[in-house]
Amino acid sequence: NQLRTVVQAMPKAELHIHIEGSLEPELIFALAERNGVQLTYPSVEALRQAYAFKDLQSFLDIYYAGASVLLKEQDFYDMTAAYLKKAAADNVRHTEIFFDPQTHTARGVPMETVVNGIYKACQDSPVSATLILCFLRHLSEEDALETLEQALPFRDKFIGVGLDSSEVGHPPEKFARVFARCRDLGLHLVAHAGEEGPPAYIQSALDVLKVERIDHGVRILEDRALTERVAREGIALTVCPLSNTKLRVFDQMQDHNLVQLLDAGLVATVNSDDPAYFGGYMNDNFLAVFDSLPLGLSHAQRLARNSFVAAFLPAEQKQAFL
Ligand code: ES4
Ligand code: ZN
Repeated sequence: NQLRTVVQAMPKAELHIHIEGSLEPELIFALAERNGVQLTYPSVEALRQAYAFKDLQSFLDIYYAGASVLLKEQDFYDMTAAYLKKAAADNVRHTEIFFDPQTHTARGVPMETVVNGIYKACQDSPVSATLILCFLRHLSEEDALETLEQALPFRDKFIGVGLDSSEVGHPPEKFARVFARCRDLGLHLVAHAGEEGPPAYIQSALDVLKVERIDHGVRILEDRALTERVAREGIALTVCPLSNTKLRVFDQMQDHNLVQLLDAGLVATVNSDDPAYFGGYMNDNFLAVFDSLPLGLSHAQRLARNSFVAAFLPAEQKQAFL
C-alpha cells in the first residue's frame, strides 16, 4: 500500500536499538556452533518458540542467554554488520547503537573485543552509526564505575552512555555518581525510564542523571506536569512500539499511547529496541503503529523528522537530514 511505500522511502534515524537484541536465532545457532557453546534449545525453531514474553524480565533472561554465544571480535562484527544491513534496507541513514559490555565482560570477554568488533562493523557500513555504552541497572554502581574505567581506553569509539536492563527496583538515582563522571567526560547521556517503571524514574533520570533523552518513557502521561515540562524542554522519547506490545507494556497495539504522546507535544520517535526478539526492524515498527493507530502521512513525516532532531549529531550533519 501507499503508506508502506512512504515509510520505506523516508530517511530515518534509529535511536534505540540494543545490538545484542538484533541477534537473530539463526546467527545465535551459527555462532554457538562456531564457538562450541552449548545452547539449552535444540533448534532455531525451538528458540524462536521461546520468544513469548510476559514482561521485561522474562525477555531479559532469554536475551542474556542468546548473547552468551558472542566470544570473539568477529562475532561482534558479524552481529553488528547484520543489523546495519537491515537498517540500510529500511532506509535508516543514521543509528545510535546501544551495547551492553557487562553482559560480555562478566563472561570473561575483554572490553576491547566487544568495542572493536562492534566499532569496526560501524566503520565498514554506509549507514552513519555511533555507539552508546549501556550500564546494566540490575548490577551495582561500583560495577558500572569499573566498566567505565575499562572502556576509557576506547573513549573515542562511543559517544554516550545509557542505562538499561531490569527497571523496577533500580531507580536512576542508583547511578548518580557514574553518570556525573560520564558528564564530566563529555559523553552524551540517556537512560531507559518509564517503560515498566513509574514517571518518578523519568523525573530522576532528568534531574539526577541529567539525561538528554528518555528511552521508552511511555508512562510519562501519568504525570501531567512532567509531560508538560518534557514537551517544553524538547526532550525526546525513544518509543519502541513492537517492544511495548511484546513485553505487555500495552496489551495490544491499538492500546499504544503514541498518538497521545505526539498530541502532548512530545518529541517522540519510533525505534526497534530488540528487533530479533520483538518481531521486526525499523519499518516493521512504523507499519505496526500505522496499521493500528489513527496516524497518517503527516505523523509519519513528523516521526521521521523527530528522529533526526533528537539525534546526537553535529548541527550541520543534522541539517543535511532535515
Ligand atoms: C531492553 Cl526493552 C529493554 N528494556 C530494558 N533493557 C533492555 N535491554 C535490552 N532490551
Ligand atoms: Zn531498550
